[in-house]
Amino acid sequence: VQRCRIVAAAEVEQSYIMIKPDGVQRGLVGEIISRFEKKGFLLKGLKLFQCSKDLAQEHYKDLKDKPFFPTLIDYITSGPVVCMIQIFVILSCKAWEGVGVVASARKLIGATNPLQAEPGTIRGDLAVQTGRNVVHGSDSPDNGKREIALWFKEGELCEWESVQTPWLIE
Ligand code: IDP
Ligand code: MG
Repeated sequence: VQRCRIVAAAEVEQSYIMIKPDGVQRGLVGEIISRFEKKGFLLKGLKLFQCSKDLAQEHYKDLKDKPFFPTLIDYITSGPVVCMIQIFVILSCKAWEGVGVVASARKLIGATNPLQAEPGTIRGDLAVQTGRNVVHGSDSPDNGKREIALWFKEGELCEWESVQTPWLIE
């Protein structure tokens, strides 16, 4: 019985995930990507990228009045980042209803302050300070869309199906 439906790409919730410059410098790229891979998310885009101040400011525009904004922009532009798009392949499967990739990725990432992030989360296991918290994840599906449009061009996205899907979802 086919209980799951592979939904059209446009319907699928997508999260923008980014390994920040400290994650790249500390050799954590493989470790961090691996956590999303092992969870069962599908990677739809991936690149190493040096971003401009303009792009960093646009990405974090909601925080522009915070006292730490200038150092945040310096941090994010201080070296290459790894940009990723993570999706769930199937949204309309009963077991997954109401669970989106955006919220689920935020759980894997953990709290903004790594000292408060639970062990088992990326920040909880791999970082100690808010200003060096190794990874970014979209905080809402709308911001996921906004961020993916900022960081990726159309030709950089891959539509593909993973052979793992039937082993991830009954
Ligand atoms: P989030 O990354 O968990 O969504 P936000 O509040 O959106 O957290 O903040 C964006 C980023 O800004 C954080 O991940 C962190 O790198 C930085 N940041 C947030 N608060 C502080 C702070 O108090 N001091 C220094 N950097 C901060
Ligand atoms: Mg945020």
